[in-house]
Amino acid sequence: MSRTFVSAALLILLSTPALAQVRGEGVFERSDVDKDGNVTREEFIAARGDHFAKLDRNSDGYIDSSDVPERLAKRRQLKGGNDAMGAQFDADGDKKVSKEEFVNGPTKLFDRADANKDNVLDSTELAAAKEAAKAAGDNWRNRKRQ
Ligand SMILES: [Ca+2]
Ligand SMILES: [Ca+2]
Ligand SMILES: [Ca+2]
Repeated sequence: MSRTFVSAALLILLSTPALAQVRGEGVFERSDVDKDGNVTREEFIAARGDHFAKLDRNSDGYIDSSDVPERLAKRRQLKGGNDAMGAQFDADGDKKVSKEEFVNGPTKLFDRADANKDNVLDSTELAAAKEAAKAAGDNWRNRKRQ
């Protein structure tokens, strides 16, 4: 299997949370474990543990190309793109993402939503993030229509 394929596959898997957000599936809502309406950085990172388990379909402790459903890989691999996202999570560059790498990976989504940088997403920030996700989703749909 080529390096390019592995990178593309990683990209597909790791971009899933971002895609889910674009589709308004509520990444942050699911992270609010104690349902107090705020999402702390700790909750966000803890939720990643669960997310990892779902992405690691063959439960070998790593996310890599073998976890990409074949149907999805076939549909997406030819689109290429960059592997920046995979590289961000793959700290040691072995082309696999361990649970530790995933959980401790970049928190761009959270950082972007945390407007006042207090490491808590309050209801205002969550509402703004939802709006932004909706707008991104609309853009994405408009682009597809063209
Ligand atoms: Ca795996
Ligand atoms: Ca790695
Ligand atoms: Ca905040």
